[in-house]
Amino acid sequence: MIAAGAGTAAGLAGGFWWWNRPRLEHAGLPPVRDPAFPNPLPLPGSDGMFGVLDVAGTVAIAAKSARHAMLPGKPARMLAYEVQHEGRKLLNPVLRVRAGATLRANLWNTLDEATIIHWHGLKVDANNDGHPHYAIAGGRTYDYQYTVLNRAATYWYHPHAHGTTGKQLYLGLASLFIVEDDEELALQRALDLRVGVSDIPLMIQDKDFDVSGTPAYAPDAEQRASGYFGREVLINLAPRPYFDAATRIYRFRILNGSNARIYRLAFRSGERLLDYRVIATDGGLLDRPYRTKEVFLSSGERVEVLLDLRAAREGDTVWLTSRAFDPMHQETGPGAHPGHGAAPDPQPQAGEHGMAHHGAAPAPQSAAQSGSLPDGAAVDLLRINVAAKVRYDRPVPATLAEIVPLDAKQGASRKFLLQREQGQWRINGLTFRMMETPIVVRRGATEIWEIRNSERSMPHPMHIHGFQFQMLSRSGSPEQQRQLAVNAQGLASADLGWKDTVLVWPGETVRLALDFTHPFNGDQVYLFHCHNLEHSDEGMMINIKVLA
Ligand SMILES: [Cu+2]
Repeated sequence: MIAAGAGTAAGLAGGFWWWNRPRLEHAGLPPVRDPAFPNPLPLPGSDGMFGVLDVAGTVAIAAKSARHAMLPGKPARMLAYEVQHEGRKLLNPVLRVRAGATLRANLWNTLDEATIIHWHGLKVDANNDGHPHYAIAGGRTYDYQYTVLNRAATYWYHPHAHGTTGKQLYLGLASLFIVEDDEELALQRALDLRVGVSDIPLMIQDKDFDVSGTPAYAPDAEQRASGYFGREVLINLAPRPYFDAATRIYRFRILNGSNARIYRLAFRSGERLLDYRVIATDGGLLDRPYRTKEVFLSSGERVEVLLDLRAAREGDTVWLTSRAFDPMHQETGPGAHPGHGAAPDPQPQAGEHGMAHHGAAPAPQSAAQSGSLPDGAAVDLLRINVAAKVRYDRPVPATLAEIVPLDAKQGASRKFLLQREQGQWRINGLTFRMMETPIVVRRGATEIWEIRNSERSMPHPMHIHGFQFQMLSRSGSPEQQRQLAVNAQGLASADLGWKDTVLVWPGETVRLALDFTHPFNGDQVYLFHCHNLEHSDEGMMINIKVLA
């Protein structure tokens, strides 16, 4: 196993399977490219797409139409956030900020429709949150100014105008917002982690394209109900990417930036699933690394993992893959759509079927989506070529951060039911009303939220603005989730630490502890919504007012 191993012993004993595999090539020759994964993974550099911008002060961001080749050789129109900074032009910059810094961001909307930026995961006041109420028309600007109160983590930013969030994000508007603090910098030093080199952001999105290479977003009524699924899965806007790695430990900061698709993330070598370590979730580092072979990651969620390639050999290949799972589209009753479940894992027959590497999928969900990659289908995401042997003898820290459990026992308990009624996804029977605030919370209150997803439903990734929460338990979970539990409360490693988005499966109940303490004066209005963006655009979203 290629586990994030405990030093040399694990490397030798656990690495046994590596030695018995035939060498793919001789050391020193260039790596063999899998023709089905021919595109270099775009890595954050100093400019261009996903360039890293260290923000200390003011940043001017234009939401605009840009030209970029997502499909190789097919430059086409997309939407992007553009920043011009000291002679550099960055598109969808990875913004990197020190905890405690004060940020001024000026958004200029050059689109021909309204937009606004939501800073996903950040503890900011309502004026700075990017609630759709603050969306600005084309030609207008919006000034943000806030202090970064969050701890270090991989947050992100994306549009949030009501009714068009799914479309604008799908057309390209999204990137990461990395917060660093002393704890985080200590980890970077301990493991020699550098963003874009050994600390690799992976924004996973599925898209469809028209013949010109332009992302095509045109959900019909059924796709608005289920979510919009594309047939190509891209990482950092590149389809079928590869990454040349060395024999060392890598950190992957994985964001599910897809509109609706859930991934069951695993690393595999051949058919063998590899151990890796979960070190952080939405709101930053966990108390310690957790060893696992897979995690579920739903729209909006982040997970950070360590992959230990020390026992690998030059020429070896490791795949980041999404394993088949039951997508549980049970809107018409439990067990509906039996054709969806348990698709076979992808066979690593590289190059044999070209585009059809997605072809191991089960039957399409519907006539409307035929030809697409069905929800829950197995799909390879990233080919990792072990291309260089290096010396690397840094141990994985046994502890990462202190997570103080929220004491919510005295707090009020609030129940939420997710279900489809009268042709719409609803939260406690409600759909979005811009000016109504059905949930009212007192600032400083600690509450327990119990979110139950009905049986006749589908998975909903539920996101709250303005606050991070701690998960207390999962119950009624499907087996594919239950088997990942690391504690008696049914929580998986990806449920630990601080979170802002939680996947709730049909029939499942999750309990969260929330602390509504914040330093902002006056009433503040935030959102609680499904991060399946077709669901939220259709109104699966309610306001929360936090009273001063
Ligand atoms: Cu939903």
